[in-house]
Amino acid sequence: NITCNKLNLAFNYQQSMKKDKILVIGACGQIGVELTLALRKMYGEGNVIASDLREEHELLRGTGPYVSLDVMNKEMLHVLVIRHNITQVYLLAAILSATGEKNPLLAWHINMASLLNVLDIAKEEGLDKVYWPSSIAVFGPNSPKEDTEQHTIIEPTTIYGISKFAGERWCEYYNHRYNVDVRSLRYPGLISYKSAPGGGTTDYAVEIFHEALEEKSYKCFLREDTYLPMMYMPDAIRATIELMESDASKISVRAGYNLASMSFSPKEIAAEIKKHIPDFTISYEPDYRQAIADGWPGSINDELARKDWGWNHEYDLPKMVEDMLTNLPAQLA
Ligand code: NAD
Ligand code: AKB
Repeated sequence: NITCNKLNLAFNYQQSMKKDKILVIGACGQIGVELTLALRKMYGEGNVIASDLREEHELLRGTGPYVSLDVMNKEMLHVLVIRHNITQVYLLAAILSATGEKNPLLAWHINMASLLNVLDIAKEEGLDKVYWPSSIAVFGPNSPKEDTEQHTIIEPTTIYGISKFAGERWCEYYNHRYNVDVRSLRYPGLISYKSAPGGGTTDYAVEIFHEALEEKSYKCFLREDTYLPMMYMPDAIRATIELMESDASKISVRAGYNLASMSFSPKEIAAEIKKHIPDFTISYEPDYRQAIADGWPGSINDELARKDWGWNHEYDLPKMVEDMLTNLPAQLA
């Protein structure tokens, strides 16, 4: 028994000495800024390297190491991973749905090559974990519209959705073929006040707050009755970290877990904002993004995430709107 205890102590000591070193790719985007800050709090600022094509986001400045990186350059990425003894990669660089429809081949190229570069280096270097987000965009017009389940008809019609679906298959392949511990969530549209969204169809649900505070009116590019699954950023960051911290034995889905918290239409979020800003008005002028939204589910069934690793959301529509309107004015000042 004494020998066993000594061995256990030695093992625990070794484990505690093993340093997690994290690389966040696409750290200056809507999710990247907040995820990087959250990871730095958990792992220590020096252990989370932020990287992006863009110049360092102002909220990241002075909070930890930053490197300029084009994830399409596999050699550079590989050198970075080796030089910094990276053990985990969070890959957030991507072209989102609305921008993707303007240049489908570019979106396909970037979304696929970035993921394959990361997965392959993870395999080569034996990285501990990889995180790569999928999206509700994997679903298409033939998927059930409400309470859309994890495993159902998946026939995306946007290039973004096609790239996310293909990416999910690659994640599963690298997991079962090469044992790469890759984890993924199908995020709904994300709402945040710290960093701006980057070319998605759900971006209206962020724009509306900026316009409500600055102009007291908003012209929405979706119809008033367009229901989409959405989530407040603090919930999305917590879900990401909880998934990544879960014991591997609890992860039954490598392709991308359905994840949900709230669903609403432009009319409903406008009504909720009006409770705080009574003279706010909204008008509607649907554009090409309406067709994208029409192909996506109105609500998502995420019971598998709840069952496997204990996911539970905190924010509903009223709580999110109140928090946005409390915190956004300071960011705009
Ligand atoms: P974003 O567009 O705000 O940020 C992406 C970041 O990647 C940008 O800072 C961009 O400069 C960077 N980037 C682009 N090309 C790069 C390259 N070649 N090399 C390095 N960096 C590059 O996107 P986001 O909203 O933060 O989304 C992050 C991930 O989450 C994406 O995979 C996206 O598909 C997924 N997702 C986002 C949402 C959402 O509502 N924000 C919903 C579902 C899924
Ligand atoms: C988009 O609208 O493209 C993203 C998403 C839901 O993936 N926000």
